[in-house]
Amino acid sequence: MIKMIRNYQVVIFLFTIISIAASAVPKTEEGKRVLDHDFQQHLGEEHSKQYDHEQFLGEDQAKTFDQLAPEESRRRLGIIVDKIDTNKDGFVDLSELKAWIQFTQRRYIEDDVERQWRSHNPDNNDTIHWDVYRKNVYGFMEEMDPADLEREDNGFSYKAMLTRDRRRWSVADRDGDDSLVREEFTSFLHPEESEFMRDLVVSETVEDIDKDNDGKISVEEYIGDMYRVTDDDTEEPEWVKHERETFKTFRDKDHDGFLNNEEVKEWIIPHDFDHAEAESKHLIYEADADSDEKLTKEEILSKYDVFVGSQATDFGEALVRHDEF
Ligand SMILES: [Ca+2]
Ligand SMILES: [Ca+2]
Ligand SMILES: [Ca+2]
Ligand SMILES: [Ca+2]
Repeated sequence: MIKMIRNYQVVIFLFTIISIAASAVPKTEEGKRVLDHDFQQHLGEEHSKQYDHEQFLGEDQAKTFDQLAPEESRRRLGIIVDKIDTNKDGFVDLSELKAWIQFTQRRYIEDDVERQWRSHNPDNNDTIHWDVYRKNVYGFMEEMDPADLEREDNGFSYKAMLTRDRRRWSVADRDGDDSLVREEFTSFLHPEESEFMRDLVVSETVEDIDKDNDGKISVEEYIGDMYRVTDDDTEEPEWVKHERETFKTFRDKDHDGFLNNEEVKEWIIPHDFDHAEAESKHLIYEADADSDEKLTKEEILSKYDVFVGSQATDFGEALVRHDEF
């Protein structure tokens, strides 16, 4: 069975750490990397579906919909469609869908920052100091056996997470007082949203994928980041072969067989790529039964599982997740 490793790595990791340290771990970009940037290449079915739901609903809402019965998912989707159709002409067009996706993504980030800001700063002070954050998130480490701190689980260790957060905190801390105001804290939690955090995002990505620590990404490391061979795989699936070609042809611009930081940057943060627009086009393409490049409510509802999850659509994935634990 194919396993979309990276997705579950994060799930497992967050599961582990959340169970110990409240719900305050900053989200790393694993799991999103491939989804964010390669969904248009139609990787695995489950993969892009989950991604589509998160783009369309925002991560929190996507989880909520996953729990709903199909009829209830469709009903709520109908209400959303009326909201998206801002000019009320009965069609959802590209610009309306794009505006909606931008709205849900912004809302998700704002909600996430609000939640974490409150959790680390219940008195609502102007700033959070690193020591406070570290104690909240990593305080449990003081009680742990040093060997356990360094033990890697799927490539992660608590110690490495702490080191990474420390560095990220310092970069987000624009005025260098080791405390973050809310805006700095937003950059810390969602570095992909801030221009000045992007080189750090690239470095973190390279470090994640670069298993032999030579500072660059080989094709095997690149593939290993999205696909893990298991015993009952007889042959590599088509999308993996396709990814190998993509590595050679597009990602490795100077054709030296490796991705350096610049090449990784162009991969994960392509400068001329508009996510919301690409995702909107993709969703329209998936549901546009009469090919007039806009969607009626009927078209959207008849493809509801493209836009939102439900117990039915996510049942298979839940099983996969379950056996990972
Ligand atoms: Ca409209
Ligand atoms: Ca500061
Ligand atoms: Ca390497
Ligand atoms: Ca290269």
